[in-house]
Amino acid sequence: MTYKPQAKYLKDYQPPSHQVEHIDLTFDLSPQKTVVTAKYQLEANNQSRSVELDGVDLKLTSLKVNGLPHTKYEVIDSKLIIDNIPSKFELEVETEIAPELNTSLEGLYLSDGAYCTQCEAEGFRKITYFFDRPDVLATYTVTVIGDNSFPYLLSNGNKVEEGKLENGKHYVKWQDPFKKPSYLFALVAGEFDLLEDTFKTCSGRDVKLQIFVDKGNLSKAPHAMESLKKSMKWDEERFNLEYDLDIYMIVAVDFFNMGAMENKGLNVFNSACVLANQETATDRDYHVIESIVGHEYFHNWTGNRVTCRDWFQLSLKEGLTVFRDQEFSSDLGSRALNRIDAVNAMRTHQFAEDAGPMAHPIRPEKVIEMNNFYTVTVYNKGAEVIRMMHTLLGELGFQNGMKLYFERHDGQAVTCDDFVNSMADATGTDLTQFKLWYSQFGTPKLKVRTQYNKTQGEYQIEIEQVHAAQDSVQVPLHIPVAIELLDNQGVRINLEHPEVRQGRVIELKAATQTFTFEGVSEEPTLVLLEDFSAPCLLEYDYTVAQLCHIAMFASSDYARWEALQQLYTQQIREYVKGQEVDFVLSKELSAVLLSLFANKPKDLAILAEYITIPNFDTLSAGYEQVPVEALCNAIDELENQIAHVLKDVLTQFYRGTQESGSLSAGDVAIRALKNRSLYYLALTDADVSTSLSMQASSTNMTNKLGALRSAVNANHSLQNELMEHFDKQWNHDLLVMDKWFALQAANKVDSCIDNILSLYEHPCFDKSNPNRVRALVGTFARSNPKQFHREDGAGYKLLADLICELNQLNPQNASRIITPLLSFKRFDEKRQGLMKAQLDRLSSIENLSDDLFEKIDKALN
Ligand code: 7MF
Ligand code: ZN
Repeated sequence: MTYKPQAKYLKDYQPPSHQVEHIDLTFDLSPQKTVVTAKYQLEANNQSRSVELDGVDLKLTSLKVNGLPHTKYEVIDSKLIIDNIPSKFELEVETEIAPELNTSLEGLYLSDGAYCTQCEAEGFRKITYFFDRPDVLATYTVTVIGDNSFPYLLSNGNKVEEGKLENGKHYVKWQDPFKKPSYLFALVAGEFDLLEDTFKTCSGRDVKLQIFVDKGNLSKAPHAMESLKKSMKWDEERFNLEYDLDIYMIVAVDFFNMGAMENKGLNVFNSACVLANQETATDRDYHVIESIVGHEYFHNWTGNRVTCRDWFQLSLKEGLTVFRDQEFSSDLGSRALNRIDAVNAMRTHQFAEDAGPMAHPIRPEKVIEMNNFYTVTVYNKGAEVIRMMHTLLGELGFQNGMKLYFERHDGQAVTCDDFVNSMADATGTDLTQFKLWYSQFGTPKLKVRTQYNKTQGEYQIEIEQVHAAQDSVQVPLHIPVAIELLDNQGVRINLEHPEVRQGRVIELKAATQTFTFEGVSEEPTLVLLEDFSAPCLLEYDYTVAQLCHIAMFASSDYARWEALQQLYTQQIREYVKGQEVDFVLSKELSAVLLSLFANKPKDLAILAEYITIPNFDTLSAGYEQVPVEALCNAIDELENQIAHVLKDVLTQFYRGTQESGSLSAGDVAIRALKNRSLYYLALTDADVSTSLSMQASSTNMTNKLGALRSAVNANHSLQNELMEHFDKQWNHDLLVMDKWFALQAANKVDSCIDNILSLYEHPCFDKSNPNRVRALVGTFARSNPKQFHREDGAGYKLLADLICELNQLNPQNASRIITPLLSFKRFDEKRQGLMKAQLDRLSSIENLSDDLFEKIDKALN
């Protein structure tokens, strides 16, 4: 690599040189030549007679200072430097851009003929010259001029003017009264179908709600609308936060790099995160759409009204908003299921990130390409850090902290420290040590030892926190550990102890700490890290009997699930250790599973989770070097054993339980457990052909896909027939076909890679669409360890080949799918060599993007 992009450091933060109160933008839209005029007053914060503005790939056609042409300027790389300027002046810059040629899907681009924008994090600089940094807040007036064939010309805020122009054009003028950073700017122009509704806020104002979708998709918009209204109501009730504009717009587009974007008053969504009806969307899709609509809506206060000082503070808005969307989902649905979801995401993706070369604190200190830091660490671990504060302060304390945060910082661009200070000051809590969670990376490990003294009735818990030896100084963190003690009957023992908060939480502050409980008349069973109260790994020598006891008697569904996960993990580890020995599911675990089925929990979806074993990535965390084949075999073997043990009860449940196809929680749960059952039954010698065929012809996508997934994952002889039929039935709907691509990619059979290569030619596949790429190649690399890690290296090559193609086309997308290649150090020598060879090859391609450079460089050096 000859050219080395430069990293930016948090410690080098400098406040902006100028202030901008207001910016006036005009867009004259055209695919090859869109003319952007930006007019704004700059006021210097210092004595400087020059200014530096951000701009990338712009053609500068005119520059005026106080209305007069100005020639004292230079364009150097991504900066426009203007000299000889007064301390306060009006700048007018005219630039030209070509949305049609923009395949990066950042800045202003075309999605199937419609104009749209994506500016977070640093995309506004691809639109015009400006201070493209989140601490420059301005009000915006935007005039959009477009052809009459684009009936909707949208931007942030309120529509203030519109009219006809010559040459078959028209214009609309928008005004956003709230100050915002450039990353929240949005523009959309196109022809759409529109779903409208209104929401009456708690103070009695009517807010107009609009969802814009591609022509013909109107019937898929109502679920997003319901989700939006629920979000608005929930934020008023739980957080006392009311919406502030008179209009809220959502636009769904097919070409989008991520899930969605919270632009003020004008959210842009990946169509996959909006569109749903029962024939095309699964129950899971319905759930995800609701939570993403919520997430973007909640940003209006946590992100937009109070924003980030700089991008190192990303978790300020993202960790907090993920916490809020998790709470929203939990208040509206099942708290336990949502917690299981969040914990699975942490263990599957975040722990892996923390153990790989891209490990970083939730507040990174060094960044080359900001787009690389929209990570599970910043988002999900960030949300866990917020959740720990919630655990420590309680709901009331936390809400008092939120109130103070908004009182102090509404309209400002602030830091993570500002947030924690509000929490500390509002509750009189010392959170100094807690703040270390923002700067320390790696997954802490809690080593636990217990001791019971029968004569004195004393139970001792000793916890040591161990931090991976990494570059930064590793110091003890402030960790809330929720616990529960169960007696031999399975009854919860009341915890009376001066250091126990809310009856269940002990606080670790030292490297090693001991907690002694008195008056304990028999040796209790210890439930540790209840509800995943801190994002840690746990090391405690549980016996099978203890875990079974917890799985049967713990007071929360979460703790029972967790105990089962640990039981499965133990079994897998034993199997990996002694593969030659015949593997049988322990009698105790079999008995627990049967008993859980006999006394089904109220929520059958929980039961489906109880019988789902940890995935490959989660299990990998337990190994210094991942034993690929042994782990894949052990997973298969454990599933076979569970299927064998539960065969009769699953058959009975599958045959004897009906649902009406509704979206009620009850029906959703039945579908979840029936699908799990069908998969396990397909693994046994039971004849499931009729069930598979019947379910595959269902008009409900959850059922249909459940049948296909069972057939494919269990390698059932019906799979090809069912998959072909699905293709014929659905190849007119690309979002549905993504599910089909993902199933093909996760297929463990040896023909998988050849199959993927031939699917590149499928009429529905398109390398320039991130949804297609993620469905097919992303799924393969993330969720098909057996084929991805093939010993002939074909899996690594498949991924690297595609990344080569995407490097120029869409750097963000290329950078997002490379992740599984980076952790080569976790594998055996042979695989390491093969993975590294692909990374070496990638590192030498011409015009390597900053995005890929940063990741490959970190992995190799
Ligand atoms: C729920 O955070 C959770 C996370 C940035 C883009 C959406 O609102 C966002 C945007 C990325 C990764 C995940 C999410 C988002 C982005 C997301 C969406 C819904 N500010 Br990149
Ligand atoms: Zn977000």
